[in-house]
Amino acid sequence: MSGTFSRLRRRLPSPPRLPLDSALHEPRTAVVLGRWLGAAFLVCFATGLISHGLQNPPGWLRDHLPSRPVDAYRVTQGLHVISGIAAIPLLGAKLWTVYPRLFARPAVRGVLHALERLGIAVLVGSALLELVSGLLDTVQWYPWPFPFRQTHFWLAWIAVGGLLLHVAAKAPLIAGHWRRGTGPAVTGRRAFLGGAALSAAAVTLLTAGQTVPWLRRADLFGARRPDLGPQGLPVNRTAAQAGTAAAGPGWRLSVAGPRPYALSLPELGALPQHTAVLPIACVEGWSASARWTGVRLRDLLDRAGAPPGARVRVVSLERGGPYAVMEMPATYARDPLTLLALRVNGEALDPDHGYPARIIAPGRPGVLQTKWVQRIEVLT
Ligand SMILES: Nc1nc2c(c(=O)[nH]1)N[C@H]1C(S)=C(S)[C@@H](COP(=O)(O)O)O[C@H]1N2
Ligand SMILES: [Mo]
Repeated sequence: MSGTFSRLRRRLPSPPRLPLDSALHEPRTAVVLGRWLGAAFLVCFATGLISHGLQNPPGWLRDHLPSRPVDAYRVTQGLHVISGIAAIPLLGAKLWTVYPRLFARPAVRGVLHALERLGIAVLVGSALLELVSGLLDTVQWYPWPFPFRQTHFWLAWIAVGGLLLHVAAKAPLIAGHWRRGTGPAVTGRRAFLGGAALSAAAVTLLTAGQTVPWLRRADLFGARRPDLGPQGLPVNRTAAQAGTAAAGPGWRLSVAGPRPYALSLPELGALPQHTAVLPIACVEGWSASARWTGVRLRDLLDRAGAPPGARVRVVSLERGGPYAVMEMPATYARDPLTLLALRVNGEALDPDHGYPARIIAPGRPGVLQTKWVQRIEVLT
């Protein structure tokens, strides 16, 4: 029987050598790519923690978040999305370099080896999911049944844990191939690493313009052009998408506090107006600066008799969306740049930018820049 098989096998053409069958599946290439990928992951992880902390601060941190520099979140979240996107071609190159080892036989050579492979499976799986779900988030596509932010947050910890284990397990190999010229010379390595670096640079260059002003014209693949939209500013969710009914002439801002009151739009416009140049920095990676004009939030709070350290809750006309209710620590509420904005770039707010009034505060994620404000509550 087995003789028949081997005769049959000899008659079949031998499988073609895959072009993937390359001398580049070797440690030095893997180590160089691992260094770049590790750097991208660490930047992405650290900036992701910042974003999560700003959106969802634990109680001990809440009152210590800084409102300055005004561009802080714009920079950290820009870096988050840039490093995540750059990591995609690097991870592709890294996986290609090591993939023969993933299918090496025997699959398991002992308990330690089994643990190491399990670690790699967790690392590869979580890193891929993290990068893909993050990329889809930048285009606001959520094809999964789980909530994006929490999943993205926990997966990040799993990926970083897997990364640390992986680096520990490979430490001798990494140390042995850290320096240039270690290991045998491999033709094509420079070209391959150069190609991987070039791909990372290209995807960065073609998307970073959604947040970096001087790259704006190169923003071919970014989800947003930061200068396109009503009043020269992108819209994340329009009034129609948010299901917000247009505010009519009967609209009143109500302020709840020790001395509650309500003001119409003309009454708000008659209060001292202030102008601030502040960015909207969306968690999805785009950001854009604009000139906002309106009433200082702290003036509204003083008028309501709010104590200086009071936190504030802002409620939108929008019903039920995740951003319809927002809380603001006193540091932001008391910052002279924090406005209940009535105008942007010299015009009354477009309905999609939050007419009749929206919050704009320095240093905060876009999701907290509440549009269509109806009610401000002093929390004591
Ligand atoms: N009430 C309400 N406010 C909101 C939102 C929303 O969906 N509902 N989206 C937020 C998000 S995610 C961002 S990035 C900014 C965008 O503001 P813009 O649409 O005026 O550019 O508004 C924020 N304010
Ligand atoms: Mo956003």
